[in-house]
Amino acid sequence: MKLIENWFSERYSDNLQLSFRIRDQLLSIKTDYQRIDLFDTYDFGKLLSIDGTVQLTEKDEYIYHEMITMVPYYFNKKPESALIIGGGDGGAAKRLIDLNFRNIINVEIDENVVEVSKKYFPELSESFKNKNVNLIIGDGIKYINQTDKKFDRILIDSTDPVGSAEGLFSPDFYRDIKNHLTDDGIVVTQSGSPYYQPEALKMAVEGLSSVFKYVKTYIAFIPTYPSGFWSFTMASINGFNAREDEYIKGRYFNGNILKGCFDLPEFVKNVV
Ligand code: AG3
Repeated sequence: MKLIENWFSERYSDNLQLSFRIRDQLLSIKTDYQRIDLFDTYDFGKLLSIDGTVQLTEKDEYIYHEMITMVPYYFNKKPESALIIGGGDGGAAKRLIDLNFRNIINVEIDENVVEVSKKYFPELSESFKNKNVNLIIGDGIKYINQTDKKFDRILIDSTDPVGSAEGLFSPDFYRDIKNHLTDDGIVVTQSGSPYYQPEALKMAVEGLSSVFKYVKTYIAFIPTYPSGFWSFTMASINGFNAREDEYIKGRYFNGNILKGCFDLPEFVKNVV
């Protein structure tokens, strides 16, 4: 299907949307789980949308992927194993490879996301060819129930908590996650826009707090997500001890970002 109108918009509320002017729509498919669209935008390069919400763009994906991997990386014992739930584009796995993780399992429910990424984001999906990455197409909730493996880091790289991803924000799921973390392991989830989706952030924080003693929210500027102001929430059983490592600089991440990203505006503190 070609768009007549040469804009793609993500709707944030009944009264507000962000529009990207596009050169072309490259793909639109309806899978068993969701609708996937791929656009070639003027400002952000290729843009992947799921059910009308921006998942990643060529130009700013590095911010999300650095922040979901590098922030939890620098706490507690140096991590080596990770489970990624979602993340079918390969962007999170790619950053974990760069951080020398040796054992990465990536469970993505929709193989179409992987296929689309192979075609349109090869620099991200190439991570699935790495010998340390094991890609499983399946339901993350079922996987965590069945596996007897434990992980140093668990990353929940999901869509927003509406429809099929809602279970990935539930206390039951967080309880299963806890059973599959190593002693000082850390789970991290994307937790929505504090401004436009305070209920997503609340679900993550309250759900994680019902299971874990230590829960911390941090923020990042992601221009293509609602309001450009995004949150992640991480949790652990035994706390967060910053390591004295030298911080690798990303294109967004650095040592000061690691310290400052936990400083929350008052309106966000009132949500968490
Ligand atoms: N997954 C989280 C995207 C959430 C965006 N929400 C929105 N636009 N309303 C990103 C997948 C990248 N691996």
